[in-house]
This record gives sequence, C-alpha cells and structure tokens, in this order.
Amino acid sequence: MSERTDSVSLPRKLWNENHIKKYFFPSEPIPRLPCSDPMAQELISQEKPVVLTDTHLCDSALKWDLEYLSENMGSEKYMVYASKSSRFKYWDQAKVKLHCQDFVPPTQRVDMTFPDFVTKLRDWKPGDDRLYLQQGLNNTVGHAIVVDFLQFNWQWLNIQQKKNNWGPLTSNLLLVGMEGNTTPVHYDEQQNFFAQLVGYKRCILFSPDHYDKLYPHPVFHPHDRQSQVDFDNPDFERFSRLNEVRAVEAVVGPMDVLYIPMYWWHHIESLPELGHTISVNFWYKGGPTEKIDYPLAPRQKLAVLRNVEKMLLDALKDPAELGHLLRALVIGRYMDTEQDTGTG
Ligand code: QVN
Ligand code: ZN
Repeated sequence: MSERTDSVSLPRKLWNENHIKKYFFPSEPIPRLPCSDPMAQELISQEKPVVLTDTHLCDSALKWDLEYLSENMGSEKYMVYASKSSRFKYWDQAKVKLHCQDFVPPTQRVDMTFPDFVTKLRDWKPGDDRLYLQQGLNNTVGHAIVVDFLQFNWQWLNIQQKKNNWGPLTSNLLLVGMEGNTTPVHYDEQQNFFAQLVGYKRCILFSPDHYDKLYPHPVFHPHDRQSQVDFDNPDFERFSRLNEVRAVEAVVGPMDVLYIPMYWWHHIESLPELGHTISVNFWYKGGPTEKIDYPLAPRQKLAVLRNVEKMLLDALKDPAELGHLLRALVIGRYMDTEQDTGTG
C-alpha cells in the first residue's frame, strides 16, 4: 500500500490503524474537505461520497455522551437490537409476516429505556449479546434534546437540500453502538448526511454499479437492500463477481459529516477507541427523477430491476415461483454470450 500523502484525504489519525481489518477488495480514501471547498459541493451534486469537516451540523450534540443522553432522552423505551455476533443485519418485520414466515431473524428487538441501555453497556462482558440502539429522534425525546436538535445547522442543511433538489427530510436516526458492532453492506433509497458525534466509525462505500457485484437479497425478502455477502466469509464460488468489487472508505470521527449518496452501498463498523460510538443521520427523499438519458445510470438500472421483481411478485403472488420464471426467461436465451442474443 502506498502512503496517503494527499492532504485532502488525510483524516486526523486519532484512531488506531491496527483496528482496520483487511477485507477482500481494494479501497481508496474518500476525500475529506471543508464544505466551503467548491470540490465538496461538486461531489455532492454528482452524488459522490465526501467527508465534510466543518459543517458545524451537530455542534450542539457533541456533548451527547452516555450520561447526558441518560439524563435527557426521556423515560420512553427506545429501539435496541441485540445480536449474538458483531453483525447487525437489518430485517424488515413487515416482509417476514407477508412472505417469509420461516425467516429466523439474526438480531432481536429488545427495547429499553436509555438508562437501562447504558447500564447494559457498562456491565457488558464477552459472551453477552451485543447491543445497538437505533432510535428515530421523535417527539418522545426530552426537552434538552429538542433544544439541542433545534440548534443543528439547519441553514446549511436547507441550502444543501435546495441546491441538490432533494425532497423532504424524512428522519433522523440516533445510533449508539458498542465497539466492533457492524452494519453489514446495504444500500438505502434516500440521500444521507451521516454525522458522527462520539467515537470513530469506519465507513466503506461502493458505487451503485455494484448492483451486480454485491448480490442483494430478493426485493420481497426481509433483508431487501442488504447484500447476501458476508465480508468476513465471502463465498467466491456462489458470488462470482465479488472479485470486481472496488471500495472507497473513510474513518469518521466527532464533527465529521459523511455524505452517503442514495443507492451507494455502505458497510459501517464501530471502532474501539472509546468503547462505543454515537452518530445521527439525516435521511432525505431523493429529488424527482431527472430527465432520463441513455444508457441508464447504474442507480436507474437498479430501480428498474427492483420494479421488475415487484411486478413479477405481484403477478405470481408466490415468491417461491419467481426463481423458476426468471430462470426460464434467462437460461439459454439471455446468457452472457453474444451468440445467444446479439446483445452481449
Ligand atoms: C439500517 C434502518 C446507516 C448507518 C448504520 C445503521 C443503520 C441502521 C445509514 C450504522 C438501519 C436500515 C434501516 C436502520 O446505514 O444509512 O445511516 O451502523 O451507522
Ligand atoms: Zn444505511
């Protein structure tokens, strides 16, 4: 590996390089830029990832340590996931009920109050389930949190939303994770400003043209939008295009804001520097579909593929029948050779 001499992408190395695991794909650093740099604006408008170092987006939340949140979040129970492993693979409860009643969830919802959550983090010992709090900031949170929230840099956010022609802000997730917790690779159908508050997270991103290299679960599956690939145990036989995977990555720390463009795949792991990590994301609806030009962009092909799957399921009703029909459509007809179709 060559030295990272490019000053724009040099993060403050307050985190330990030894905690950066080696994965099977090569990766390049995501640029780190002040938000006043025209290049930063250019990257956002081109839907390319960038770490912004001086947005002052959540200055009022940099004091959100575990003690402050315990005192001020309120007495409600919040969404906490428990996992026997370090992986927290998201699953959709609604899709379990609809299509996959045999599905065995890899994580369990164990909602609890914030003080109970903090006690569990403090008392945690190896062998215990890991925990990850993933709670939308809503009207149940305490007054002090609301005050801090209102001081976020809404002016900058609103300017970005307008400049990039995004839809409305849909939600803010508060994420409090234990060191080592990993959100496996997935994509979201929203634009995302991901603000790091406490501790360090390694964020590995893949462009939308990885729709055929990261093998997403079927659209009706509870793991819709998640890759089937386990980065710690990649199956190169089953997923033969994995060797084409190319990543970009950054470690984000307090004050950093990572722009995760819509449809970009991302894998996020909490580094051990502080024992836990705290982040807040800002999910925005994408803009209205621009004038479509051809050939389609990878993200548009992904959207088309999603719709084909949804239409087939709507027609056939039974997800078990989809595979047969899709194979009948492709095998011997639309194979990867020019002789078959003349389409390459
Ligand atoms: C994923 C609801 C992330 C951040 C990620 C946690 C996301 C949890 C993002 C992390 C989640 C899907 C639906 C909740 O992926 O997009 O902000 O570990 O920081
Ligand atoms: Zn995500």
